[in-house]
Amino acid sequence: MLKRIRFLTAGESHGPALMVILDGMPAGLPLNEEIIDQDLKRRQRGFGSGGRMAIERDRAEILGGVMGGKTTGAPISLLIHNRDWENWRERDIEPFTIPRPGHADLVGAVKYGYRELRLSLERASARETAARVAAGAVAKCLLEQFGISVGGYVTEIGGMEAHIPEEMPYSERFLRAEGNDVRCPDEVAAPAMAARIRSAMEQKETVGGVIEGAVLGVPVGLGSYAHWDRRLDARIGAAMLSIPAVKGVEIGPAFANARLPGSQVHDEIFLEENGSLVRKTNRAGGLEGGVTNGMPIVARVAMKPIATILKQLRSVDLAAGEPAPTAYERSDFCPVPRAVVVVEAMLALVVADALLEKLGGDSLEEIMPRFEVLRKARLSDLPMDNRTWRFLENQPPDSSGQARTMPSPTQTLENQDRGSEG
Ligand code: EPS
Repeated sequence: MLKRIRFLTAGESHGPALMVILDGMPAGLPLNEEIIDQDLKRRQRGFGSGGRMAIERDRAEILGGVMGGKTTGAPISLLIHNRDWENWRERDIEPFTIPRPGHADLVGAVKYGYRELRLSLERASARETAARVAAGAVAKCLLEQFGISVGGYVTEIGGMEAHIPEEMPYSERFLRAEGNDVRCPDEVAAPAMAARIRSAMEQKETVGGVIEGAVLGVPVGLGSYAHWDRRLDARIGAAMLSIPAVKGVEIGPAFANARLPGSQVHDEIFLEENGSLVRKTNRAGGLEGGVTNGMPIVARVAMKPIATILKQLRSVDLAAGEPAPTAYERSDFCPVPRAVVVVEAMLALVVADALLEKLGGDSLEEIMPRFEVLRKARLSDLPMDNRTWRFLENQPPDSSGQARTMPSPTQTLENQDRGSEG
């Protein structure tokens, strides 16, 4: 999925720490812990969290890859301590033998042969996303150097929908979303969403929702239609689905588009006086043929209600070998507002990767000039031959000066036969 960047996270939810090694970032990128901590802090804030967020104060410690305030090109190594570890290190841990439907408890035990379900939980926990947000913050720093920004907001929680006017700029949506504790740019819907979460808590329930992530200022031409695994929408899709509890993703309003005739879906192309080719709509979500078209990349992500529910669900006690209701473990009621920051992080990593794929280079110094000369969607960058041609026209013209005609399949075979004889 990632082509130029690699990153690996490790660490358990209630273990000593989380860590991430991020490789492939160019040298010369200004980076410090404070920048990363801003996003870590944002990830902790949001209505619907459980008690854990009152314990943690996530901070990234840079252990490698940065010297003198700049990246060196070496792997960037980040460590985030779990403050909750202090509460767990000496604890006698009660056996956990009743798997929660919807969590990784049962599948993990079957897959790895665990004799205690907590082993699945510890790594399947969305606590891991703190490490991704730290890596994503580095990717955001890189993108920022090129005027590319990433943001997100909540559009739906537990069936309560936001109404965001299409003409509201994304930058304003991001800003407004940070202004309330459900991260929703619609100030009318925001309290309704908070009330929905509150009622879910009272009813011992959990609720999911929908997040929209957007990348602004993206140049045309990132990704590729030439290979399935280089299509940027595929890479974004995979990245979004890798977020715990995310079960659906669409690029732009893809599902709504599927219900409309084509003429109402595709973003018509207009020529501006200065020669730029522009779109007035963005139903493609910024991607055509798996390639960025210069409009904001928009990914919409569906998050299920999380599986740790106060209300009991039917399950089986694997130790007793008999049906048993689930037991509650402290958790979040609605992590959707916090997950916005995780969506942003994964988007930033994928787009930073596609940018590096396009530009190559080991240092910012090398990469910057290449970015400046990227072809743009404007007439002056797109001279057309505007003449009749044939597939084989690139072969030398024959003696009459005409382009060769396409050989028949038999001619081609004959030529090959002669070639093998000689
Ligand atoms: C999570 C359960 C809760 C969440 C956790 C994800 O943790 P705990 O079991 O310690 O109460 O708070 O998320 C985080 C700790 C975090 O940093 O986002 C789960 O089971 O997925």
